[in-house]
Amino acid sequence: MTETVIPVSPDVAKSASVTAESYEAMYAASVKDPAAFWDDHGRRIDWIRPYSTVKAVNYDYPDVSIRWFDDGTLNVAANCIDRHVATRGDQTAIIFEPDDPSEAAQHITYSQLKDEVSRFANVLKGLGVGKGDRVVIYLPMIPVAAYAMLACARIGAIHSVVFAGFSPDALADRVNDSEARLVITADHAPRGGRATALKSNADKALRRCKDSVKLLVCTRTGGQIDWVEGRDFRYEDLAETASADCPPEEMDAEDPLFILYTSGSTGKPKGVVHTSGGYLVYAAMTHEHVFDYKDGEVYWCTADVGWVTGHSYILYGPLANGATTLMFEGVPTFPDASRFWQVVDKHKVSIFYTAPTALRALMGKGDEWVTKCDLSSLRILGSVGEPINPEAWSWYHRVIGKGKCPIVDTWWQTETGGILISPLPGATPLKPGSATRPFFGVEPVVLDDQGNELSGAVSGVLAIKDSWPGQMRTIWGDHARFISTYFEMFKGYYFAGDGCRRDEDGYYWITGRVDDVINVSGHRMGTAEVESALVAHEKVAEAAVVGYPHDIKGQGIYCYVTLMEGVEPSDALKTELANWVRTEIGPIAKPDVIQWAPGLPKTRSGKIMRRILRKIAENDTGNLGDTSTLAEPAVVDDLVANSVHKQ
Ligand code: 6R9
Repeated sequence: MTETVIPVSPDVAKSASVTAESYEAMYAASVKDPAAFWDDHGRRIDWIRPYSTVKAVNYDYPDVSIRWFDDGTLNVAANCIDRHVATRGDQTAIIFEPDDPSEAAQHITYSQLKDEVSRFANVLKGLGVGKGDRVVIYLPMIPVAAYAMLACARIGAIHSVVFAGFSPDALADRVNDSEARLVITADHAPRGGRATALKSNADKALRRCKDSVKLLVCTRTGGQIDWVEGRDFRYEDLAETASADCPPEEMDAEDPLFILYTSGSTGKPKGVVHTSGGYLVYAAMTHEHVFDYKDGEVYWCTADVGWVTGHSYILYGPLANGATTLMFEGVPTFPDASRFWQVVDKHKVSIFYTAPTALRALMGKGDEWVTKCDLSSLRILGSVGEPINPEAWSWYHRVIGKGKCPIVDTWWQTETGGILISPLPGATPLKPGSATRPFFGVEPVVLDDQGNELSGAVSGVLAIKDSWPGQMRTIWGDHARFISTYFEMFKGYYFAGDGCRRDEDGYYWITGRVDDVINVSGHRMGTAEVESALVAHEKVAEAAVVGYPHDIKGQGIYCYVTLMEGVEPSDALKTELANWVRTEIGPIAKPDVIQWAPGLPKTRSGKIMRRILRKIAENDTGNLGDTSTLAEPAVVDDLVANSVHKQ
């Protein structure tokens, strides 16, 4: 089979920040002497006290420690706002496009952003929030979410954004784990023509939290909400008297900027900690080069600020570069499947960054939703969150990009802070489905199961040799788990949890997770989280959850459920359990398939053999592999006979 290779467009290369030649030279320099390379590039941001050391990294298990620009001091918000005000105060920093297209869009300039963020910062101070305190942000995709995050950064508080689609329980867990003293929410969150009752969710969550936790409520819809006197504060009331002047706090490079919870292979979400200096340098540097961002362009990343993509590539990276970044409150299919493309035309978007799951959903609606739009402003397209299948890639390239926009398929993780493997538009020939080559300073390796580095064209486990400035530093409150999760299995490397193939051109093809994490519509979910939600239901005795291929979502959630003695299985009970999980975790975790399992395949030591359950869910039962270690091989026959594929 001949592989498709799309050469670099000469037009793009002409003005690109990095070309094929400069990529090779810069990459070689970046891995030969990382400290010298980042010493130069660290200066792209403003430091209050310049750093004298660049890289202080120890990857030796178990003493792993990662520090960058250690003795430098800075303020992240000042870098994202204040330093641009003199030169581009009247330039739009944030374009806000509301859920309802008939509501006016907003353009917030850098000067206005400075006032809004400073006022918000003073409100936080007034509520007793200070340097190092944790603040949980549970907001819709509105400019206030950006103000709140940047206000925390301005005063040195550590934000932890919780996706507005998460349930009260998920919110409570994150407030408690981070020991936050304040939660910021809004009355309601409009999305796709409906509204989530955010304040009411926060009320439910706070019943499970310490009494001292305060709630700051921003107005989005003005809809009806309950009020707890003494605990709840209305943002607009406090902002009225707050000053729009708030000097930025001087922070150490290694002071935490934020915590962001993400799913791991065990039940409890991990509070991934990112610090200030290295994270900002890396987010800004990748944003500039991966998207070839040019001054004055409108850049749109469709992610939610509740995910790391929203942190690094809606907010911190673009704003550190003085860009115009678009925040979209809605969904791709409301009011119809043309919405994304109408927003592109309306705001003349040059760079568009989205997830394969959205592309697949839109592709299924037909090309007419796209072709009625102009889209000639588009220059660069991006993809993130999961492997992009060649069909979706080609559609994106041909129908959206009219064959002239390079697609940057960016591989990275919450843990990595920024993009690690991706084409650069002016430098890298593209292969549909491949994230291609590493960014500066990133040394990917392919390992076998024993941790040996493999060379040439091979498949194996993806790991990264050495550190880069945007890397996470620890898991909040559990440094031992940080070390055991990422550095124990393959000593001397950062273990990413993904499998990959490297081809003869040194291109990386990510094949998906090698652990018990599944990727549903680009959202990471630990199968263990869904399992513990299921067994928390009184009628469920045991549950095992795996992913299976799903046309739109990439992976769907397939649950094998063993009921308590005497409980009758029924379709009504399946619906009840699916809704139960939805309420426990959030809509994104709602099971796609529930199969009753009189027994689960276990080893004699009692470990569930997920490999077999995965095969059944994938309808690949001709090839179940070795079942000789099963305690009761007969349970497998029952599961195969009753799988969703046999119905
Ligand atoms: C940024 C983000 C990380 C996991 C990662 C991998 C998958 C992300 C990908 C991709 C193939 C890409 N992933 N980008 N797989 N190609 N371009 O998504 O962070 O939510 O932490 O998920 O997503 O499996 O390990 P996060």
